[in-house]
Amino acid sequence: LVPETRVLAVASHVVYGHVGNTMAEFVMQSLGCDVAALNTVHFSNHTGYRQFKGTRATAQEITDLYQGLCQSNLTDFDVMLSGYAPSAAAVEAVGAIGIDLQTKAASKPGSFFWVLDPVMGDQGRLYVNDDVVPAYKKMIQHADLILPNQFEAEVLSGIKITSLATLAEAITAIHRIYKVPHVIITSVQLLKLSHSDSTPSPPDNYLTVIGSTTRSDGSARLFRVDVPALDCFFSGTGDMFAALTVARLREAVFAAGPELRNTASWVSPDEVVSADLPLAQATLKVLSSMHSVLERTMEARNAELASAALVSAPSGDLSVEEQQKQEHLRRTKAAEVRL
Ligand code: PLP
Ligand code: PXL
Repeated sequence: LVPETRVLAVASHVVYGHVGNTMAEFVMQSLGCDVAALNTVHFSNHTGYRQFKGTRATAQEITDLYQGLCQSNLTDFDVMLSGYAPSAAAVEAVGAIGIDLQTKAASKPGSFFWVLDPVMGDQGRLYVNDDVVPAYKKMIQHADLILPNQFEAEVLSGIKITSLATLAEAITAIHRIYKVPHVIITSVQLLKLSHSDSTPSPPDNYLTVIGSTTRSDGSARLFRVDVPALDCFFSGTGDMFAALTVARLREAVFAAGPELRNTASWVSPDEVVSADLPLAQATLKVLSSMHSVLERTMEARNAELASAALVSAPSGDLSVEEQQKQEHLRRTKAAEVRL
């Protein structure tokens, strides 16, 4: 059986909806983890609404909260999951927490695992300050598993991903440059660009998820899963992916056998390969849960938009700009992930 997993989750809090820690905390708790949430921002809603109120934690505030945990010995975490941080200094403060937890766990190798989501941007665009990029680049070498999306993988590797071949090149470059043992690129949309590849490309309207674990000789073992893309924009999918991965990877590692369990809570890269890639097994379960949650969300959204269309009165008094804004808010709200 899998012992209870104690997770320090460092990410955003929103009052309404589910992104960042408001997503990750519930998801990990529902799969049996004990979650300590350290919130890096407190916003009314996610930024996809284009308007929100609230505050960002400073690096000093993040460090203070962690020091508060340290002074009462409340640092017995098996996993740290780190997500969105609102500035380069905050990224560095979160990095210092990860490094300190690793140092504390150094006498028991394998007893602590850091899953880092290098939140920098999406769809070809950074949504953090430019100086956050070098801050992550310095930090990733300390993480055990990173979860970049396609754009973040391009930023980290310096390789534009247009095909399965360049996707594999990017993931290999990330291992080489940052010495990080496990990588999952959480979603890639391959636009029928892979004619030159020998590997068959996924069907249209599929997302590709690719993961990789290094062997001790420095080579990487890759796996790939294609999932049907849903015709809907969601916020917080990356956070749901990360939270599910923490819980399912822990299960997969413990299912891998008593010899692994006895030596360490988390296996070394070579053991992962010999145990038939727990990272891949975990990813399959993660994607299956994501698909059912997002499918339900999309159905609820469609029903909500249909009934809103039926009841909305002609808004003759509103300017075109105001009507567009209301339409955006209505769509964004309806697409909140239903947990
Ligand atoms: N949407 C779907 C349907 C997915 O299965 C996944 C993850 O694999 C994502 C989105 C990933 O989103 P993100 O780019 O936020 O990591
Ligand atoms: O990872 C999604 C996310 C996290 N935190 C905040 C966000 C979003 C997505 O919009 O607005 C504050």
